[in-house]
Amino acid sequence: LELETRLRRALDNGEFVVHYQPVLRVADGALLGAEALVRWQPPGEEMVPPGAFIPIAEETGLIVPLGEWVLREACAQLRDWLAAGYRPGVMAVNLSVEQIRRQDVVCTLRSVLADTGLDAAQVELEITESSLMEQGGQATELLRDLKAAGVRLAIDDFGTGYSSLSYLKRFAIDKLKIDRSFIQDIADDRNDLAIAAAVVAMARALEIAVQAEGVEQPAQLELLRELGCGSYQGFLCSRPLPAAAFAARFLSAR
Ligand code: G
Ligand code: G
Ligand code: MN
Ligand code: NA
Repeated sequence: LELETRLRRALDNGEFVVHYQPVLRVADGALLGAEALVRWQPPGEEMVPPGAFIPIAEETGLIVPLGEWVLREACAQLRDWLAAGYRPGVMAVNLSVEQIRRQDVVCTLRSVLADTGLDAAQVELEITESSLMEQGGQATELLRDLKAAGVRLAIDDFGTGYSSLSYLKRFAIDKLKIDRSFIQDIADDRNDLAIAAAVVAMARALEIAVQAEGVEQPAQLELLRELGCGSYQGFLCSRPLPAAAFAARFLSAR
């Protein structure tokens, strides 16, 4: 069966699951939130990582209903954790370029917020730098509408897109996520360290939060602490986990 058809059926059959990776404060390791990351679990088969289906979902437009499902699922999970007396922090959800291209993503967001009763400020939407640049002027309008809905906006994979930094001023961005390719060799490569330091300094000067992705080693975390980077995620703390495992490890009732 063609992958596209299989993906459509998978969505109808509820074969997608969301895993959650913790986001931690660099200074003291406190939990600040989680990033929702989708996985495909075909019955009786191995879990399929997003790299194997997100690109096809984007090409076929299936990412629009799939992305909406992820947003609903992650927000419903956040609501359930809050209702259970946990303090899960902010829930971050990825928006694909195809979702951004359609203006109705704002309607979807408003509907999800209304249905879950969440405070919009507890939701962070991650948009890649390259997808913003692709949208040109339309992105300005969209980001303004998303901000007006009250959510936080993060630039994902920061530093990898062909971008003009002027958008940082133009858009009300709340956070920059330094791409993992810069963090990977931060302890050995002076250029990567210089880039990370420059991004942290710029973000701080602009009063934008800054987060490191892909932190795997204690030495990397120590350098980020010295640079004054606010938050991080990465295998050093945890891989993305199923909801129950995330709750067992990172959440406890007040
Ligand atoms: O979870 P993992 O690190 O394997 O994710 C691989 C890629 O898939 C990352 O670039 C991530 O942003 C993307 N991805 C994971 N979940 C989602 C999602 O719900 N929506 C979109 N658009 N991308 C996702
Ligand atoms: O593009 P985005 O930032 O949304 O992708 C997040 C992806 O990064 C997920 O697929 C997640 O599994 C992966 N990831 C998270 N932490 C680490 C890490 O420490 N090392 C590596 N190699 N990948 C990571
Ligand atoms: Mn992301
Ligand atoms: Na990223």
